[in-house]
Amino acid sequence: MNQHDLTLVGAIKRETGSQDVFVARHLIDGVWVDGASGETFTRHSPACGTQTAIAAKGNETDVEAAVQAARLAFDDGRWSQKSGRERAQLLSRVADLIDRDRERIALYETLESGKPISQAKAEIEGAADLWRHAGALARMIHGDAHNALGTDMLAMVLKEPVGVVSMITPWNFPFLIVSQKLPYALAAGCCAVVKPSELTSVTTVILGELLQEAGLPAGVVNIVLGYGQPVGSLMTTHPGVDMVSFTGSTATGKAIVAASSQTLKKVSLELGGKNPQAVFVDADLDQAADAIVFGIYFNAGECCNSGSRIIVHHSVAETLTAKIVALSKRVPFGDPLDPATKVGAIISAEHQQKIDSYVVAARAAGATVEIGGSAIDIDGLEGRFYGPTVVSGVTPDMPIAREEVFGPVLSVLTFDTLDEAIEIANDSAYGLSAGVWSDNIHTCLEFVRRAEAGTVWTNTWMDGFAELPFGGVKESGLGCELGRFGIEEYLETKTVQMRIGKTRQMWV
Ligand code: TXE
Repeated sequence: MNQHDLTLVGAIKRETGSQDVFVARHLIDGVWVDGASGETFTRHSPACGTQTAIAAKGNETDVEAAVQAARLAFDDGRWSQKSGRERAQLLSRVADLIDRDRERIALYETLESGKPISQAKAEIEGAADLWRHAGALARMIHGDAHNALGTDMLAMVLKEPVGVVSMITPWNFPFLIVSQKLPYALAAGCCAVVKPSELTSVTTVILGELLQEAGLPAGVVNIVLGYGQPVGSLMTTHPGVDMVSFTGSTATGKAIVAASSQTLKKVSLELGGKNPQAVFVDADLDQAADAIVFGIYFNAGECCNSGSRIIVHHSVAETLTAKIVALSKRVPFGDPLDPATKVGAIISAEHQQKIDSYVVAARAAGATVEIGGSAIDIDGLEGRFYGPTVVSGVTPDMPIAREEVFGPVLSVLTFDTLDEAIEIANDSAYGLSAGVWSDNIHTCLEFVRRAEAGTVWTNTWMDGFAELPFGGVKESGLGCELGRFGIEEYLETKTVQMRIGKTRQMWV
């Protein structure tokens, strides 16, 4: 064991007492249980290879039990019939507990995902904010009243919880993404079955512990650990489930739509992106370069909002690329447990290979690798790291410009006219986010209005607020999360028409 391993094991021991690794079980009907099969799977830190968790491996029996528990909890009203005020109080208690346990949650988030510890702490803080925001929304649920339909008619539109929601989450922001879904569903009065990614089970399990401590009734939230097959898949077909909320790859999102169509479930999808930023000649190039570097290296590029494509006016392309390359050299890549680190490890060996294959193909197709373009070694760590990479001379037809690389790899394309910039930006199957850099408000607004994206940033990148909805168009998803629309996803609409008085006959 090297020094890093010892530090890591020491950190885990401090957190878990005598255990070296986190033992994660399913949460079904308020009880922590081993899987029905008794099988388990393990997770090793992507930064140094040390084992961090052992988890119950879910199967059909576990999913069945979890869905039945959620179904019963929903149908008997133990949560759905609580007032908005009571729901809000519980969500706020959960937020306080997340704040209390921030260090511990962040440590496991870092150990399993490879993201920097300082970033993990900020994400856990942001997640607590989402629980509070959802709590506030729980008290705002209301419908509509119609008083102008005639003197003998009064009508109401009620908003009611959708029911049982399957939530399937990915590995890139495990705690933050479950916090973009679960508190909003709970605020609406729904019950849930949650499956975290098989690569990052632990912090969702910790969340389950906090929900229990906060006093959430048994069965309202159930957690099943395991893989897409069979656990995730069964969660999308089970007749006891009313809705699926998924964040992950577009390919899996499409499979979920197909699978859930047999029982016509409501589906909410937050999928991939190939997010462009157009940089015009009048942009502040220093500011743009700084934000572009943040946008591409944040979370090692393993981010749906990664700013992986820049489209820059040809006259400033060379200058901007030089600024980005210079900044890339200064970004602290390395040990995720070092508080100074800004970019950590790559999630898995297969993923590292996928990232590299895009760079290799771009180089072969004539693009220029300005910096990086290969795996890097970090002193004392056996894990997987990929160097900050900038590829120029990219053309819109190359896979590196069209597909989600999901790594610290920036593609630089060029344009001559505003129309061309917008055409290149929109020439994508994805439509998650986009950005424009210009000092001219008219240029910015024209780009904003013509960009095919769920979010458009002007002269900034990847700001985010609980108050603002987040979702994609085209193959980036269906529906949206956060903001006041975040809770709407988990509400159904019921129309009530009330005949007043007995003065008129209905038909004959
Ligand atoms: O995603 P998957 P993977 C993109 C990114 C990445 C690629 C593959 O480009 O390189 O997806 O990542 C569960 N039914 N994003 O393979 O498979 C799975 O267990 C139901 C973008 O990790 O989509 C996990 O819990 N569930 C993204 C979750 O789906 C299934 C974040 C996500 O895994 C399933 C992550 C099935 N048939 C990857 N198959 C973003 N939008 O931020 C798998 N799962």
